[in-house]
Amino acid sequence: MRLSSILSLSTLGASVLAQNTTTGKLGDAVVVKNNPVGKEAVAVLPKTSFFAPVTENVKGSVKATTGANGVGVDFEVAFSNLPKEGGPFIYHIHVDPVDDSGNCTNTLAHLDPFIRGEDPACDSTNPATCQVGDLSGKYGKITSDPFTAKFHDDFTAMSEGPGSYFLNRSIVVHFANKTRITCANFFTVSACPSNNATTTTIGTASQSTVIPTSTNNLTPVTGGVGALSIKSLAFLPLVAMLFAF
Ligand SMILES: *[C@@H]1O[C@H](CO)[C@@H](O)[C@H](O)[C@H]1NC(C)=O
Ligand SMILES: *[C@@H]1O[C@H](CO)[C@@H](O)[C@H](O)[C@H]1NC(C)=O
Ligand SMILES: *[C@@H]1O[C@H](CO)[C@@H](O)[C@H](O)[C@H]1NC(C)=O
Ligand SMILES: *[C@@H]1O[C@H](CO)[C@@H](O)[C@H](O)[C@H]1NC(C)=O
Ligand SMILES: *[C@@H]1O[C@H](CO)[C@@H](O)[C@H](O)[C@H]1NC(C)=O
Ligand SMILES: [Cu+2]
Repeated sequence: MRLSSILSLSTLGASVLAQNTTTGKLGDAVVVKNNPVGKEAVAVLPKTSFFAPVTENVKGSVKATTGANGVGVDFEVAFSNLPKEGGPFIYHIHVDPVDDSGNCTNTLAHLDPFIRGEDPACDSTNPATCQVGDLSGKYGKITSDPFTAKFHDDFTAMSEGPGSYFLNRSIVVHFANKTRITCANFFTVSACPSNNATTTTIGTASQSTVIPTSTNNLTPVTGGVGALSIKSLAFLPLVAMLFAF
């Protein structure tokens, strides 16, 4: 038995029984069961590519909604305008958010709270043994243009506290060779309690955007409290694109 296994056994007890070499130092990823019901967040790729030779950036978004009964997260991803070469493209949740300079290198590595590491590659038939942030490893690479996918992930957290919380982090899209093409931060889309506020401001000071919160029905924004600005109207087509998968 390897020393690391012995150490794990003594510190983690019975939970270690399912471990093998593809599992993190802290064990398999744990199913998150207490995500706030109705919570939504989205990361929208920026206009400008981080990888300078890509002149017209990849377009797209990753939308996250709390899974049924608060278990895990339902993801909806959409990407288009991908580079003609260098695929299949991969994407992950990275540990740190994108800074104001848009530098994707500074998002650091994949979200990996169980300390698994990138190698060996994720076994998609056993997602608990993969890095939590390795979305394309677990649910498929970007193999078409446009590309859309919907999937459920049990291991991502939508409320602060656990390391698997990702709404303060980022999404990064890479070439197959791992070179980073573009990246974006997640922003919470507040659920609309009653027909109260109709807009939510998302983004940092440098790139804030106002979007309607009643995302399933874009018409009732007229019932707002005067918060609907020209800016939010201009953003409607993008919102429609985001949520009309
Ligand atoms: C690792 O464990 C999983 C089940 O927990 C199993 O499906 C997989 O084959 C194991 N891999 C190795 C290399 O033993
Ligand atoms: C990765 O692939 C892209 C697209 O083929 C290429 O432009 C880039 O130079 C490659 N990066 C490395 C480090 O090989
Ligand atoms: C991004 O940040 C890294 C590390 O901080 C630095 O080496 C690199 O030059 C930066 N890239 C750009 C395009 O600014
Ligand atoms: C994100 O939130 C998690 C959980 O609350 C925390 O452990 C982590 O340090 C935060 N990371 C960043 C980059 O803010
Ligand atoms: C709007 O929401 C705030 C707090 O979320 C609440 O205090 C207020 O009563 C609500 N207004 C209406 C008209 O529902
Ligand atoms: Cu990545």
